[in-house]
Amino acid sequence: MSDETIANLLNEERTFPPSDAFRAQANVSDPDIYEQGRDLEKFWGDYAEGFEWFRKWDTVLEWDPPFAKWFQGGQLNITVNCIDRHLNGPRRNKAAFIWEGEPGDQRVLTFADLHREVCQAANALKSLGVKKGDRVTIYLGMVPELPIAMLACARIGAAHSVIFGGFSPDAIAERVQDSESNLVITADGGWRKGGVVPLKANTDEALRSCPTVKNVIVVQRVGSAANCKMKDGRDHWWQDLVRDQPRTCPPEPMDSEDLLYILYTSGTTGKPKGIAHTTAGYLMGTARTFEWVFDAKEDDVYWCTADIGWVTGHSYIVYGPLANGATGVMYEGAPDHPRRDRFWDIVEKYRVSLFYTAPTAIRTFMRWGDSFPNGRDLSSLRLLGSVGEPINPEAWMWYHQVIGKERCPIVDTWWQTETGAIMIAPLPGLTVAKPGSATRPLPGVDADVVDQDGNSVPLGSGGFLVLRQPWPSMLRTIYGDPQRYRDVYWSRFENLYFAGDGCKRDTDGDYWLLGRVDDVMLVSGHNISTMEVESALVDHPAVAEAAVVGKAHEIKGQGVAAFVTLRSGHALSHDMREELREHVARKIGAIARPDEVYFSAELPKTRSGKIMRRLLRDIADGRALGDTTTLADPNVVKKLRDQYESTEG
Ligand code: 6R9
Repeated sequence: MSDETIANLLNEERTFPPSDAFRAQANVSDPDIYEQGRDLEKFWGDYAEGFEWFRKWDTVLEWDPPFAKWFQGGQLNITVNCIDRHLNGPRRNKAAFIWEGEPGDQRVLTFADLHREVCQAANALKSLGVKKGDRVTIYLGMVPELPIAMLACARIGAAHSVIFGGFSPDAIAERVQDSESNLVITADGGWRKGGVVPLKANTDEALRSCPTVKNVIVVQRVGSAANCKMKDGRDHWWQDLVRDQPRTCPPEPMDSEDLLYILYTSGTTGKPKGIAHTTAGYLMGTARTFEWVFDAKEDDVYWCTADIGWVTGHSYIVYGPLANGATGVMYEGAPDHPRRDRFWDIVEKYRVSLFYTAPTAIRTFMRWGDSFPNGRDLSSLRLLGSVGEPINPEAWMWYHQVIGKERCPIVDTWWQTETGAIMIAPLPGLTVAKPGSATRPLPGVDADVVDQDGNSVPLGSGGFLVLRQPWPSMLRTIYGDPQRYRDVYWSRFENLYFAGDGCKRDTDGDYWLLGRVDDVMLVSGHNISTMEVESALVDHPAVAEAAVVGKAHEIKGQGVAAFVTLRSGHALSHDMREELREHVARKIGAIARPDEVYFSAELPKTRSGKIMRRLLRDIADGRALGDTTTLADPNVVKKLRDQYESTEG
């Protein structure tokens, strides 16, 4: 990356130290913790002592790069640590989940309720022949049966493979086949924006090409609205199967390194990667980061708005919070159903104190306007989190002012499906936050930024983000394909984990994530991160969201194409286009001035809310569109392409 580019990226000078009041009560306030994190074995061995084990480990870490074994020789069950452990004290009747359905129905599950329901579901799985070592696919919406099903699998030693409820039959089939699941748990349907997602019908279609599946368990969620057909001998209603099962189920003793789950994440090419997580290390990683990064206390009400179909939901709706005995809110539906203040309504109603969401959601709320959050009482909030994409400074400031009322620390958390737990983030009682920076690697995380040849770059420069040491919650392999695991993550640089993200470090040593490394443009020989131009665009008051891609350009090699959505109340016009081009030139420099600006009502996003720049590149270069199966709304791309073709010539 050119020095000029880096200099531009470093011009964010606002800093936000923790308030004295927050610092005084924080879970972590001694900076020595970073030093302690250097001795990995002591750091994690001491922490693991606080959990329940059937048998203690012999070694904390065995590292045979790129294969790590944590807590080898130990035996435990993750559900004992997430549930049973809390039953002999005041947490017994504390809410584990406060669930709200999209239509407005509610359920509260205490830890004692959760224990009973998980045990009954585990016994139901056993009654259908599921045993330790099997894989179970779960394809559900955000209903309580989703975490219950995951925990029921873990109770008996089966690995779960959760598929996001928005995926298509083809995507389900591919994942069921790869994991060789013999049982699928789904629902008749799920509620979304007042309509029904046909979960069972999608499952039926997928299973035509999945001979390994012998049984399907179907949660009744939408009733007659789904008009769901059951297949004799294969399909069982959850409610009928579970109701009369015994209310206890002995936890299966699992080796530390036994497979806990597989979660598929899309590769840029080829079939999705089945990221494999194991038991003990994953528990330690998610539990500790939850306590530290979110500063979770016994009486907090925590809400992570992610879907459990993504890793954020696995680690920070299910395992991390439960391991800490926390109360978590779970919401089934859309943020604008029935109105655009649904999230703030939920915060007000349950007095949510810790709130964790994604930049794409924050930018959407910005576009909708301040009146929605301002119409609700948000005074219960005390900490805000962000995950999933780089958060541009403008969105950070809006989150800080309009949602946090300048009172709540913001934790911008960088991590991946592969890392299992948060890796780079502020410790909210210690770290001086900067809008747009995920700040520092957490204690025990050995991150670095390196150049093409794997050499560490000096502070103030950019390069590739890598991890130098193993960590407990790291992926162990790609399911069924250890060679691909080596190739994707460990062969770009010798003995370094290659995260695939660009990153710069400022002179204070703070990390600024720049997006995936393929999101970099080469304009007249200058490396310009798409993220940087997007930030400049979103900084303009009329812009709600922007996606920027490089486009083949005769003279410059690559030119800059910007796709922009405007905030409510702003009209698109030729003047606006010129104004935005000049705005970027002013913020970054003439080199980054977009050659083309396209206005669009929406941007193409994956179902987890990440902008798919790859498709925009295809549009900008007039190529055939690549794989669109992970798009949330394929029509968005079609509209963009039509518009592009009609304006280009
Ligand atoms: C947790 C999750 C991983 C990719 C990752 C990076 C991007 C996530 C980020 C962030 C900048 C953050 N990413 N958090 N970029 N700042 N705070 O999202 O996992 O779905 O596997 O995505 O998301 O590019 O490499 P996953």
